[in-house]
Amino acid sequence: MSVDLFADAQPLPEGMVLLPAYASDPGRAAAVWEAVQAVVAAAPPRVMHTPHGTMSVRLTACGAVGWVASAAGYRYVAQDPERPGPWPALPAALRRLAAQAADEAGFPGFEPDTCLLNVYQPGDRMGLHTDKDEADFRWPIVSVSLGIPATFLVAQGQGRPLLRLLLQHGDVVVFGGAARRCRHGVAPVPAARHGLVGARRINLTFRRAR
Ligand code: MD6
Ligand code: FE
Repeated sequence: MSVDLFADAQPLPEGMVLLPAYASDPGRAAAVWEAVQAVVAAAPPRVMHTPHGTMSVRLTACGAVGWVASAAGYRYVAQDPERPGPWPALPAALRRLAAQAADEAGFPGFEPDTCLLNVYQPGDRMGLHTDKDEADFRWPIVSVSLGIPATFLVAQGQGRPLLRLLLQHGDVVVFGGAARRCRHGVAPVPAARHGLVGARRINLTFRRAR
């Protein structure tokens, strides 16, 4: 009897490209993890309150601007309202990773000006949303997942079932083209521990905000 390895394969929306274990490639992994730890130490992730309620994940950012939420709404700002001075600079290893992944997915010339970091503890989730605070939707968003595996949810259109994609440590998703406007979210993160990252999932999203 043969096993159909592709029985569960689901077509991805146009413009969504999965690069499995791209960030945990031996040529990148150490520099990426070092850079993530430096950003988190310089600008500790914190809970944000949106007009719709309090987010369960903790957030921070690096780059020329960072995304912040408040009861008044969302926006990209050059100054972190919770710390003196600018956001930490976007580390070169992260900038390179995002640009190379975008290029590989068919979006050459991507120069992110911000990276948002979402830090999940077991049970934390991200509700379905569309990212629409960026100036030009022709640029993709490049997403890097580290730590505990989690289920990424994508709504491909009205009335169609959600696509569910397990994102594991090092997986990179490029979200461009038509997919850029798809609603997406993250199911509650399971209780687990990752050897390097610990009992956390850290997601990085690189964007061209301005
Ligand atoms: C997360 N990701 O994986 C949340 N947004 O924690 C996102 O919201 C996201 O992965 C835009 C493009 C890719 C993403
Ligand atoms: Fe998003």
